[in-house]
Amino acid sequence: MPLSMSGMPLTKFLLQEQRKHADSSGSFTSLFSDIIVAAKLISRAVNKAGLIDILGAAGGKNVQGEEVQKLDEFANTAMLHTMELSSFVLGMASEEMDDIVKMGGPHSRGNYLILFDPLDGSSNIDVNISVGTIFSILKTPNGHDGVTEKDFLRPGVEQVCAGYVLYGSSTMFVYTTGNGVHGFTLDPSVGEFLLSHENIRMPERGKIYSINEGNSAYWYDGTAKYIEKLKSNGSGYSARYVGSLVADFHRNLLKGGVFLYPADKKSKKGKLRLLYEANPLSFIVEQAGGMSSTGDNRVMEIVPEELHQRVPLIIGSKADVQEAVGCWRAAQ
Ligand code: AHM
Ligand code: MG
Repeated sequence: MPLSMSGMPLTKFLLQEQRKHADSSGSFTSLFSDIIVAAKLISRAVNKAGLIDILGAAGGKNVQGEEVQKLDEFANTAMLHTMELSSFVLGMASEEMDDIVKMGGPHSRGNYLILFDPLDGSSNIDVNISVGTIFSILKTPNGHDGVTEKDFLRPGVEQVCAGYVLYGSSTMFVYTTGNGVHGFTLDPSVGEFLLSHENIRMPERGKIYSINEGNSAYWYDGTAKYIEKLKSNGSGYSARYVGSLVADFHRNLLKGGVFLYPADKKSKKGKLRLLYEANPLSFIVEQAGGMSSTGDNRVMEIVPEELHQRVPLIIGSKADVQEAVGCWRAAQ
């Protein structure tokens, strides 16, 4: 085994991980390979996004005469179709769909549920700013005996895997199965995600805060006091806010810092979705040594009540999140 596995293809890395579990049936690795296919399809479409209007100028049809889809619809369909072709998923839930999709017929071999936000930050597509796909994987509690919505309403601590794909200046795939966080960069010339960030550890404290300050009129005191503290003389913090959660999160994961979409007087529950955004990123951040909280509770311990539940989110470097949570609680 080489000391550094840098450059190893993601598929090979997964097989190597699978071998560590003698009882593994390989169904998780196969499911994961299907997610990689969807990621590549979406990445290709995102890279062509600026050309879609040009290619599809004739009445919303492209040169093949097909209807041109909006990119978030395309991403959702790409995830759905790829998972339907996979025999390892028994149900799906998407931020883009009201209800769960049940799957699995007589040939189904897996017992996984997948939850995803197919294209997060999609308001940024039109202006060529990074967007991402976020996913979370659970195991079905009842095996093949009929999946229901209730099976998806499980706390984040039960996730067996979480990850995201960032469509940025390059496309990156970052994931955890509870054994650290690993990042892979798509090499377009060979069409493979190659290991570029092995065992990512988040700095204990950063110098970046990410929050939509346009909402400050609605902030509760705890948020206002925390941000004021960060902006006070000599603190050295910089504000960085892309408005695409995956991009903001990924930057802070590598450089250290804190992202906040807190509860405020307008959106009492925050904006972000527990099952598609907050839980998967919380699993990743904790695995990288960071922290995630609503201000009141650890995000991954919340028992979801509904599929599209929103949740306040304070996520990032441990010392930063602890400080933000301290300000939040002191103001209650
Ligand atoms: P979306 O899932 O509809 O794209 O919304 C989620 C996005 C996140 O990517 C981002 O962090 C947030 O919304 C930005 O919201 P705002 O524009 O209110 O700051
Ligand atoms: Mg989203």
